[in-house]
Amino acid sequence: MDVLKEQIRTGNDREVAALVRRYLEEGRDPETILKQAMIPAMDEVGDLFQRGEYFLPEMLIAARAMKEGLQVLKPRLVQAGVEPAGRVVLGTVQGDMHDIGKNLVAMTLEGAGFEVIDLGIDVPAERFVEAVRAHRPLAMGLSALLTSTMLQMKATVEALGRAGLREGTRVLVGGAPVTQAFAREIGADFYGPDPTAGKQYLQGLAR
Ligand code: B1M
Repeated sequence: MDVLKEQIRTGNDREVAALVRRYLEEGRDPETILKQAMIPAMDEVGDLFQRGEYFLPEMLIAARAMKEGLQVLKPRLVQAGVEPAGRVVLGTVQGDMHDIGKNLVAMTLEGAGFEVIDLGIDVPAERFVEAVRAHRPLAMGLSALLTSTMLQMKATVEALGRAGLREGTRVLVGGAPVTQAFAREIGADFYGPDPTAGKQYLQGLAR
């Protein structure tokens, strides 16, 4: 399993998919592969990024390798009835086309065993509300990269409140212009300066 961890950490996507396939053929338990190798590898990547030892390219490459491995593993996890750590509705708010950070958040959460309902970019408040109503997630995650569109986060939190869904849904916000103070001001529950912080917050909720 250490080999798989190392290959994810260094972003060797082909080798990751091949190793997962081989472990499954050898009869190893899919949940063990996920929880003892793959998730810890991504935790390590998140820690390295937070400490400034990994930069964006290394993190993206590792996340891509994780995704390849997950694709092989997913059908077997479903077969084995492994429950996701929790469900998260995620998107970039209306008017905003930036999705690199949001995609990293999605990959990080999936890497930690969360089910991510990714609504994409330029997502109007009403679509977030509809998705929350339909999927009843643990949390709604909003990303914004523009000082103009970050105001749309407030509108989205308010729309959730008007729909009567605010109480059962934690709101996580992030993106370059977003701050802790802004998150508090708009009534969000948590500001994630990076994907790992967001993941750790959600893991705390799911426990
Ligand atoms: Co745009 N852009 N852009 N852009 N762009 C910025 C953001 C800008 C700062 C550049 C600049 O002027 N210096 C500026 C914003 C200025 C401002 O608002 N104050 C800007 C502008 C002005 C624009 C346009 C208006 C340009 C124009 O057309 N005149 C236009 C707007 C389009 C629109 O959205 N309506 C525009 C367009 C684009 C591209 C399409 C060309 C492209 C986006 C491609 C894409 O995303 N697929 C683009 C890019 C690439 C950038 C820069 C260069 C890089 C953004 C990025 O991906 N960063 C950016 C300048 C810069 O940041 N240096 C810029 C990497 C990414 C990983 O970081 O998203 O912050 P970030 O995510 C971080 C954290 O914030 C956190 O995790 C990530 C990893 O740590 N995080 C979360 C993010 N979301 C989170 C959610 C969470 C938790 C954590 O929980 C839910």
